[in-house]
Amino acid sequence: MSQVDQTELRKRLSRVLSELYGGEVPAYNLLVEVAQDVNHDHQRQHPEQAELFGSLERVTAERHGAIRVGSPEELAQAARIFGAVGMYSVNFYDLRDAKPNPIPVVSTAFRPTDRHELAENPFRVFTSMLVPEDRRFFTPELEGRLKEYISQRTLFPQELLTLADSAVAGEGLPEEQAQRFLDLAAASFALSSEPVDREWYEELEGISSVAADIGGVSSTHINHLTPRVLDIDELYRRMELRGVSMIDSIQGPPNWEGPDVLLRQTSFRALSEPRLFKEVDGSVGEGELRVRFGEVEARGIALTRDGRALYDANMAEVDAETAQSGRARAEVAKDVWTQRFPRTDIEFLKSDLGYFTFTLNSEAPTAETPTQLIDLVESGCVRAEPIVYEDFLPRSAAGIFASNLSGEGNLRDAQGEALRDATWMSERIGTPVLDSFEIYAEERESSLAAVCQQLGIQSDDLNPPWAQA
Ligand code: OOG
Ligand code: NI
Repeated sequence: MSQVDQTELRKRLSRVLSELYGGEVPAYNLLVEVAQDVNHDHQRQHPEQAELFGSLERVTAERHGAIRVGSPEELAQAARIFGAVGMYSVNFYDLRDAKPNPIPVVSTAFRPTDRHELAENPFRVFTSMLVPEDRRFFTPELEGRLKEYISQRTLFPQELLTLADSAVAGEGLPEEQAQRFLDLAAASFALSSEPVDREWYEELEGISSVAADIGGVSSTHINHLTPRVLDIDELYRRMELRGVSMIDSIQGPPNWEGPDVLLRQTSFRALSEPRLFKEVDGSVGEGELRVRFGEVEARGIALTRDGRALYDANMAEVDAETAQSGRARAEVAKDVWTQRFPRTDIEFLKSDLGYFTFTLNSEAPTAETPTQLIDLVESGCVRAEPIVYEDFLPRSAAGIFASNLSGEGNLRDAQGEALRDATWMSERIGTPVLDSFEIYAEERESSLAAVCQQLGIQSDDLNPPWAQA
């Protein structure tokens, strides 16, 4: 019988979840349709740069999902399921001190880390875990009841976890088992038809609607599934023309003349969905919950630590200036970007603000071939291509959470944030939580090493900008 490898399993999982979510949230299908139209038009209008950040085929298939779980045990199980399809935990995001709406979760994203795997299918899932121990949100008494509730439920059936482990051990699954794995995975990420205990749900909602969405129901679900678009401003316009009202703004960097950096995202709030509720008197009846939404994103170059620090400083400056001047945020942002960021890719490379990969354009070096990396790139001997940002931004994530919450929630007047970081998380889930700066730097190094080998020189001799003190 034929074997389905992990890459193919990931492609199928992404497709199955897209079908599931489209069936559940019809506005998602419209979003995907508009995104694909925008992408085709963009490619037709800018053929020379449309594939700068990935092939149209990759971008068309590209999705990120979001799920939320309640405990380290549940997170560890999610890690096994995603590990089966070649998705690994990258980055630790703490959303508990997000402003203006703190969210009682810490998060990571599961994604492929290898360039070729990303090109095959870049499916990623932003995965958040509730922190019931955090005293700013929960009393010790409520922590106890939350943990009790969460420990009683089963998000992922044992059979699914066993199949996931076999997929890792065997680098894939036989066809029939692969199908079973996908069916069970889709079922665990579907919206449950189990009645929601109204009193319990509302108690948690009083603290945070994310806490209710995680700890108030007996299962997890795909909270949103996000297509990628090449021109997000155009998509925003077209969605509004189609009568879908989007949130006020596009999160992240502004629309400006320089290179696309990191990640821009926007979303619309999905309609209420009918759900069953169990009332205090034991009766079960219909009600509605509005927890899911549609998000879309555009991606640009991955920034180095220096680039990221500049990005964060820019964002802070935009905040301050917007508050002070009363001007529209998008305009302020455009001005700040224009003043603070260089306008071209080569300047990003020279000042080591972004990550690039390198390839040799001409095979045989001659006596005239320059010996410094920047000269090699400027003379056209070596081609530098921006590495696309494959991760998330905590501030945009918090903004996406907040813009779709039903209430603001209530922070307690209490101290005691439970300490959480990447090390803590990786100990709990039993696999490393990788650092995306290291992943991008490694990719840059290995591409440069290949160029050096072809040129017959040492990479240090090339004097790359990041090696300069
Ligand atoms: C996750 C929100 C974060 C993003 O794109 O930044 C996210 C959630 O709503 O559970 O998906
Ligand atoms: Ni998202």
